[in-house]
Amino acid sequence: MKQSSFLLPTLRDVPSDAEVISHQLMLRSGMMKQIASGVYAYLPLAKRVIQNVESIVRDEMNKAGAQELTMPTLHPAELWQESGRWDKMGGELIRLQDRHERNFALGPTHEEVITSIVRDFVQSYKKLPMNLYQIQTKFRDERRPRFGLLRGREFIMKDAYSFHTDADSLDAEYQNMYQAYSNIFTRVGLTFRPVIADSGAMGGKDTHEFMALASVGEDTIAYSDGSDYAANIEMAAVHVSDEKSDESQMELSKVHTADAKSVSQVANHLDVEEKNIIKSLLVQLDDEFVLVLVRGDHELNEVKLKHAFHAKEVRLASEVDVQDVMNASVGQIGPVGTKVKIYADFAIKNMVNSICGANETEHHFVGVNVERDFQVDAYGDIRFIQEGELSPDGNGTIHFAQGIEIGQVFKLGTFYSESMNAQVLDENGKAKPILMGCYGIGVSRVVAAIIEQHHDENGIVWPYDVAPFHIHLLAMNSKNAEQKELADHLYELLKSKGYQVLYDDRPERAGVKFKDADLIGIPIRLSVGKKANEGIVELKIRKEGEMEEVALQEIEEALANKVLELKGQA
Ligand code: 9G3
Repeated sequence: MKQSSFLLPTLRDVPSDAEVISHQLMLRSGMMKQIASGVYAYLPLAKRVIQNVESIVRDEMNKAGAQELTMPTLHPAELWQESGRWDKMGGELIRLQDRHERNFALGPTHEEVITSIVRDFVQSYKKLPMNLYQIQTKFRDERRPRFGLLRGREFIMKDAYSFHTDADSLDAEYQNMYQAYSNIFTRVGLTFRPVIADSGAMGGKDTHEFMALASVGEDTIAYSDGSDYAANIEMAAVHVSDEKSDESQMELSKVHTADAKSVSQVANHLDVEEKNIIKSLLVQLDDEFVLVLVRGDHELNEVKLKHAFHAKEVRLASEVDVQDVMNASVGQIGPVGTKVKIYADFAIKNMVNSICGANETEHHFVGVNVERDFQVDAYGDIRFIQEGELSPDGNGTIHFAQGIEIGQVFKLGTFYSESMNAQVLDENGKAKPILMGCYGIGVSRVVAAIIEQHHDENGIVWPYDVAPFHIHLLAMNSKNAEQKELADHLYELLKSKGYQVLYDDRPERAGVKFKDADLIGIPIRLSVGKKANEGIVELKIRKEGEMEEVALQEIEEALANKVLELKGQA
């Protein structure tokens, strides 16, 4: 491709509304243009990268035995009403009407559509297991789109759905997809970690998210430095210690604590450590108020609370609810003397002579001992894990990292097949609901994640297998006939050898060409300059290393060696 005719609107300075490096570099390198908030055009340079990522995704999915199809982005509301999600989804689901005023949604995901396809065409267990996938545009009306392609309202996703007659078959496909995802993310050059995740509204139990490690990642990962344990912080289990101090139990007594409300205020007021205070929170679990206890130096993890007590909804009670239910205000509530059901984090069990709210204005209890002064209805692992703790598998200590969620694998169970009546006849001719799995990769998000992990102060540094071109050929002075002739010759030669070449034939100064080449980040740079008359060209690898002078007759071999080096680094 000749740059003089290529749509490549590079920008010199950083657009003000781009906060993260991948967003800045995608705009500056002429890869995309914002059309609306969270809505982008992928310009030719980005399109080439997206195609490379998609072909790696396709290759691994096909090798894993999945079948590609394409489903519509325009979904009739009826399908979403069958699954019950039409009313459940809020503003994130983009809804519209056609000319006959029939209701539609722009597809944010395709469980409903794929289930409607399988239920009509798959009646016998003999056809299963089956894995169907597509690479398709998705629409989700994010309240606050930001960070460019990392959180857009229209994006490209590879979504796959598998169908099974039994749990073993689903487990096998889950592992199959898990491996395919590891292959894909390795081949596109990403550093990633699969983490245990929360299945959220999806129902189902097993879920893993694939996280690309990056400081801008919105998700926090808790991982062990002594094993391959890793979990989304929402789900990271803690290692429950059973050490209990052997100090003798004090008498329970009430003390005046003035307006001290928060754990730190009470700790200061009574000159005690926060870990000696019981933090009491009134929570609504589904339709029941429960008093939840965590140690003062810990934080309640609402996702783990939901899982521990099998609740669908978790909501912190309002101040009014607290007053109504506890007859005391927030900051003075506690477990002693209340009739409200009490759930507690395991760490509460080991506390001796602790402090808690007295359910009385400006008063707290001291010398509080669990089981003597109050009964816990049930214990659970309901707190956030903290850095430096022992890993839940007992190997190594926990560290935090930020991650960009680039993929997720879910075991869906029969939520959609039952609600939408997709069943097969089993070997005894008996109708059974179909077990499903679903597997997503954020293709456009992967492009941004690669830039987050592969850039330097001068611009993008594309890994070879996803790069928009393999070679950036620069004619340093296109007014010089000899240099231009050699550059033109090289351009034709390299293309004939199968390289994808971006040829900078623009009448620009050398400095501009080098700056743009660094910004765009094509892995191999060849420049034809002053030594053209000696048959010498300059070769430079964008990622690192010095510029080398190469004689024309050696250029093919030199390039082949560089490609092997670059591919070896993936
Ligand atoms: C919606 C809207 C947003 C959504 C969903 C539904 C996320 C929704 C979860 C999934 C699960 C998997 C198949 C590919 C892998 C992920 N955001 N999810 O279901 F209506 Cl507006 O999409 N789907």
